[in-house]
Amino acid sequence: MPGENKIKKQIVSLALGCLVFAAQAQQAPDGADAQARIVKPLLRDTLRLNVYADNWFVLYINGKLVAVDPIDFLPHNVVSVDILPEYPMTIAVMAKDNADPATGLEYGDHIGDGGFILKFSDGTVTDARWRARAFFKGPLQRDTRHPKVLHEAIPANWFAVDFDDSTWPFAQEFDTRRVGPKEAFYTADFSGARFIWSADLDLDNTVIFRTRIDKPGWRARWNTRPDLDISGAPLR
Ligand SMILES: [Ca+2]
Ligand SMILES: [Ca+2]
Repeated sequence: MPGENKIKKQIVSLALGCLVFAAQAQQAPDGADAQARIVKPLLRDTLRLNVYADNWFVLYINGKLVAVDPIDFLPHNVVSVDILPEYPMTIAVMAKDNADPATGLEYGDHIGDGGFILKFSDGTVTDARWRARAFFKGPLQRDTRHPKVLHEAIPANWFAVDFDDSTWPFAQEFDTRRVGPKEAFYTADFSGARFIWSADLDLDNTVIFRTRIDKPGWRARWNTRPDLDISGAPLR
């Protein structure tokens, strides 16, 4: 009977539908291996990081080297990278102005200025809550005719999570007009972030910034951990 065939077809179709549904239900969620219950981090777990430095920077997160400005001098560029966040997140940055180590000057007899700004897509931004300490100053007293400089030893573990920066001063915020960022700055999202440096935007030429971002109650969606150890790289 035609009607009976139609009902049989519907039953078969329904049964197939149930099988597909059951199979889908047994499939692991995104990035997970159903058997081992391994949940791997995915691209959607990452944050976008935008950085602009006048003139150069190197950035560590939780003791690991994450980004190096590939252009040490000019043109001024924005570095955008994806990072996988883990909180609490200790961010440590070394920034350098374009300054001759022997005189603190650029282009022979000029005093150049620095400036550093970053924004993470989780809302983390540079501001006066960061610590900032200068390790290379000059020319002292702005004396460009007889330039003298001050270099202090940079602690070997300045980027480590457990480095004690509690006695460092807080960063100074500088108006964007004062820093005068070039075209590249305006191509990326830095909304809410402030340009920072140590006290003297002109004479402080090598500055280290540090901060710690806490997210109480945060738990990673993934449960895999790296087997490799890149902390301290590239020095070990
Ligand atoms: Ca300078
Ligand atoms: Ca500069």
